Amino acid sequence: MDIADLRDRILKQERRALARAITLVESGREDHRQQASALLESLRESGKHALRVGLSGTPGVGKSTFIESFGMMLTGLGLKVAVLAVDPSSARSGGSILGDKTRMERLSRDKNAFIRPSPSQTHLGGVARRTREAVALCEAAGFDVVLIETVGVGQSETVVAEMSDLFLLLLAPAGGDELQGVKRGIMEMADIVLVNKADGALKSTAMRTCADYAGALRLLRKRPQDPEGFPKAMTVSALEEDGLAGAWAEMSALIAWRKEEGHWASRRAGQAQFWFHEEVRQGLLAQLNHPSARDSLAALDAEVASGRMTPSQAAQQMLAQMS
Ligand SMILES: Nc1nc2c(ncn2[C@@H]2O[C@H](COP(=O)(O)OP(=O)(O)OP(=O)(O)O)[C@@H](O)[C@H]2O)c(=O)[nH]1
Ligand SMILES: [Mg+2]
Repeated sequence: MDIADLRDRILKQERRALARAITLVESGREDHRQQASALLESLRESGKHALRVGLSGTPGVGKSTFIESFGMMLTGLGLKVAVLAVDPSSARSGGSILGDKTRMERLSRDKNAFIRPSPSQTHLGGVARRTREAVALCEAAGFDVVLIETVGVGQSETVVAEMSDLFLLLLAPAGGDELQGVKRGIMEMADIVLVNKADGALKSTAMRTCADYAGALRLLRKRPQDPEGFPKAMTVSALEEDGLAGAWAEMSALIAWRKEEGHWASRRAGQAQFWFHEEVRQGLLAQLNHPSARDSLAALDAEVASGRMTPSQAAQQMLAQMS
């Protein structure tokens, strides 16, 4: 593959080149990995920055519907929008791709939008790296906003939050008890909580839920990266396309403030360090899977099981062998 040509075509905003490049970063083949690295390295200096928006919410809350109507609103403003997904569970991804093809029908036909479903199942670390690289490719290809969706299944939210400039949590209207159902850690990641389905018969429940969450957000520890009034809760209706412009105005104001105050840059710097450490960790773990390491482990296992070596002694010997 001609990497220089691919790079030029991405910089010229050719969608097919972008799709091809994402396929390249998704590949597990060693030669592809090297080409992907070379490509990303050559694009690093493109200097373009998209607004990276993480979006999480439990199944059925309306993520796909929201992305479709919010995305259409953004392209209507003349912005180019890319949609990526972090979905580590194999069982779901098949269904969600099918579902999203119908649910994001308008957006997927919009020439200012680019939708890339989650790559098929791998461990979260692999999905994280590939999504991160896909985000970088979308930025180089001139997208203004990159939406990164994940279903609320615990760890994947952290992954998405660590690659986003701002994090949206989508919730459904619900009774007060269900407030407890959202894990505190996830609430703490949210910059804006959007209570969706604020329409029809659900509208008043949605407004009450929103007030509950606004109260809950006020009780959280104040974060330095928040201006007055953030994190905040708002109601929207993805279906009726209501409240979306207001949500976008809040997001824009938040990011403008963070850029002004240096938080945007320091968050990106911190995220780069986070992923650096994460990859080192993954690399070390992968070394444990090499056949020679497995043999050593098995040999030391026997020593530990029989009591001839203590676990710490064996661990030290193993680590010394690996370094
Ligand atoms: N009344 C109402 N229904 C909505 C709204 N947004 C989504 N829905 C409905 O909620 C259901 C689920 O919506 P999706 O957009 O597929 O939800 P999702 O979060 O993408 O679901 P998964 O992909 O399964 O995680 C669909 O029947 C939607 O029509 C809304 O704003 N109002
Ligand atoms: Mg969906």
